[in-house]
Amino acid sequence: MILVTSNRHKFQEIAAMFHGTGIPLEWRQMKYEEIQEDTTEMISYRSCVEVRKYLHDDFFLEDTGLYVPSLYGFPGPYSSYVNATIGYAGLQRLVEGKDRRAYFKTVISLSMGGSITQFGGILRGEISSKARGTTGFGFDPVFIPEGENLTLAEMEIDLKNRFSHRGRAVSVLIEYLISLEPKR
Ligand code: ITT
Repeated sequence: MILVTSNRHKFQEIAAMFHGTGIPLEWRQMKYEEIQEDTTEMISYRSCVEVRKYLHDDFFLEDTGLYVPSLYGFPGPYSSYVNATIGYAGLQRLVEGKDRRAYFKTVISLSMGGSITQFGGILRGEISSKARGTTGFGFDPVFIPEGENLTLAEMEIDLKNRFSHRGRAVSVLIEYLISLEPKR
């Protein structure tokens, strides 16, 4: 199965989940045109339609957004841009004095045998006032999952995968792929 992403961290997290499933995972490190849409579902879907124009093997990609309800859902579909511009420190300033609750949403789009199937995962938590940790990427240093004390950047990949947005979406994808295999 091919994973299309330009992001090494995403590949590492997803590869850790495929490990031991018997399904080989190949990383196609490729930056594709991300069509701006209002939802993570639509960005993921439209990106998949774009990539399948030139990649005819089965593959999947995913889009992830960080949603802060007290900021009317911002940055949501603009998470890449916000991360690359004001970064997590800018986001921390925006939530100062506001409800800090936030959630990550990952939507995987699988292109297989002529159709596209989506798998989603959500992780609820809050934006911390202090950045902590050095693992992970993006907004990980300022995101504390519900019921936890550590930020995502203070967790090893396997722990993050156990309950993260991406971990949940990937585990449903893996279940689906296994269900397609001929019964032995
Ligand atoms: P692709 O090539 O797969 O599109 P990307 O890095 O552009 O890689 P996204 O558009 O899905 O990925 O991600 C939007 C932003 O959200 C991205 O810049 C990350 O910084 C951030 N992000 C995504 N997943 C995250 C996670 O698990 N933890 C923290 N930040 C994350």
